[in-house]
Amino acid sequence: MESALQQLEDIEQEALKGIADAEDAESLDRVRVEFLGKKGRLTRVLRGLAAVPAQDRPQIGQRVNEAKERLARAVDARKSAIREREREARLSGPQLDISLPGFGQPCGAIHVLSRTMAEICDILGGFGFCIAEGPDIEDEYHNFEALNIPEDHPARDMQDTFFVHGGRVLRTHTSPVQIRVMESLQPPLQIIARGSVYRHDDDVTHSPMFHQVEGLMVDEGVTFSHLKGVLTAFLQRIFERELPVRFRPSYFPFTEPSAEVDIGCVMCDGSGKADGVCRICKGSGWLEILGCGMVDPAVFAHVGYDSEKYTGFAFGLGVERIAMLKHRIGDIRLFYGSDLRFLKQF
Ligand code: FA5
Repeated sequence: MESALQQLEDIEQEALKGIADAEDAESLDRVRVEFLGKKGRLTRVLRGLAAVPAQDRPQIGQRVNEAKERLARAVDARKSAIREREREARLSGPQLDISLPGFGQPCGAIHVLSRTMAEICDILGGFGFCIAEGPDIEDEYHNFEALNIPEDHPARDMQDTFFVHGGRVLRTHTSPVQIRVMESLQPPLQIIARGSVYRHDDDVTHSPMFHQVEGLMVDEGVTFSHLKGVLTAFLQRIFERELPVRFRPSYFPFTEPSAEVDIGCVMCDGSGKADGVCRICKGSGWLEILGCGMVDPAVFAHVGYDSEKYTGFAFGLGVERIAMLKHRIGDIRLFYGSDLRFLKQF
């Protein structure tokens, strides 16, 4: 009995020393397995109880269990101490230098077309025009018929249309939004419609998809003078100078009378000359910038407005054309090419 207890005492002392000497988690675990594991030395003493006289077994068993508990507590305490020491070492080791400059993210910018569109809408918004919306895929009624362009009308050839199945088209202009607005609202009204339009057209100044802004004002007593005043003020604001503006008689099926508006050439200041003949206005001194007119009574008839009581004006402009003139851009395709050398200039 005495020798068994002594043996236990020796094992416990040896284990406590191993635990105290363990420098890291791995060596501590090796000590734990050696003494407390399933095949560890204390467990072996328990298994060997069969050879101990029966009256001594309870006392030795109890001592083994007490020793196991003390050793388990010592292992836990040593484990915490090792962790704490490692944490201290980490904290007092080389510091992270948070003053080092980071990796910069290149900064994007708003596309020149979006910016031009926003500027146009801001100016017209300042004149009291509210924004209206219409679909890009339009029915032929709204894109043509209600705008006084019947099926056999030669005006349908003026715009090379992309047809979609089921009597629908990719809208060729923003004018169908005029019809949609007048179908749902009564005068007085003053709206602009902006967005993409589509035509079978492709060269340095024409694109199959481009952007328009449409304006419409309807009320009692609206005259061509109002139209002239609004557009002249608009053009001078968007080009940021006192440009000469002229209204040239033209034809649109949905306006009567109709006009095209020209501005003095932004390149040669209306002289027609810039290193020889100005290549932007081709020597004329003028640049065509938008179409406009007084709403045709036939259009009012389609939406049920009384054309004896109401009059209105409408206009439609190309956003790309304005951006090209404002920033002297020679090829419309640059807008859609994603060439950073071009885009970075804005
Ligand atoms: C129209 O589209 C008429 N709906 C405008 C209008 C509205 C007139 C209301 C009267 C009353 P036009 O086809 O001319 O008109 O086009 C208007 C502008 O769009 C042109 O002045 C031009 O700047 C631009 N444009 C026309 N086709 C293209 C194209 N393929 N690519 C880029 N811009 C274009």
